[in-house]
Amino acid sequence: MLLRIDHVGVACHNLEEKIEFYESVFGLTVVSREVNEEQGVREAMLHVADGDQGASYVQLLEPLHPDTAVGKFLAKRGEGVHHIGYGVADVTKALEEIGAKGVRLIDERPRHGSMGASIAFLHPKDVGGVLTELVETSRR
Ligand code: V0V
Ligand code: CO
Repeated sequence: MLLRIDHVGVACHNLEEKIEFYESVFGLTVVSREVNEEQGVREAMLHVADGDQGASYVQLLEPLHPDTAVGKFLAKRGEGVHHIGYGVADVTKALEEIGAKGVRLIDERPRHGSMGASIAFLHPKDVGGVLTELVETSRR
């Protein structure tokens, strides 16, 4: 069901500072910057590698307000890995199959994600403490 790691989401206080860090230390390149009001984030995707099943990225996340998913995470845990996004072929079908196995779905239906992807989150409490995102993308 999971095709690849699409991205690792990293929560940070200052997006521009973290972009500079990833560029200068790892030589990564920003391929997209977006504000996603629904998710409460300003985010950037930095390309890591291309594989048979598509590309993988680091997603840097800065909260738009303290009272957002990433804002609350930062207040509680500080900067660090926030979620893992796995590539799937069909996010609606994956949600159905995973939900049927008793895993709590944060999103019952897909939402708008970075670079035109359809995304949905699974509850970290049912995934061993890992906030898990499913990503259906047309990008390759
Ligand atoms: C919270 N918890 C986490 C967590 N965030 N555990 C692991 N990883 C995380 N990132 C734990 C937290 O420590 C609490 O456990 C418990 O879950 C409840 O957390 P809370 O602070 O009370 O917060 P809630 O319940 O209001 O919200 C938590 C959830 C929320 C996960 C439900 O953050 C959410 O809906 N996230 C999905 C949306 C999202 O994260 N969007 C931003 C990325 P204890 O302390 O009670 O044990 S947007 C994105 O990735 C995009 C656009 C993209 O990829 O394209
Ligand atoms: Co993400």
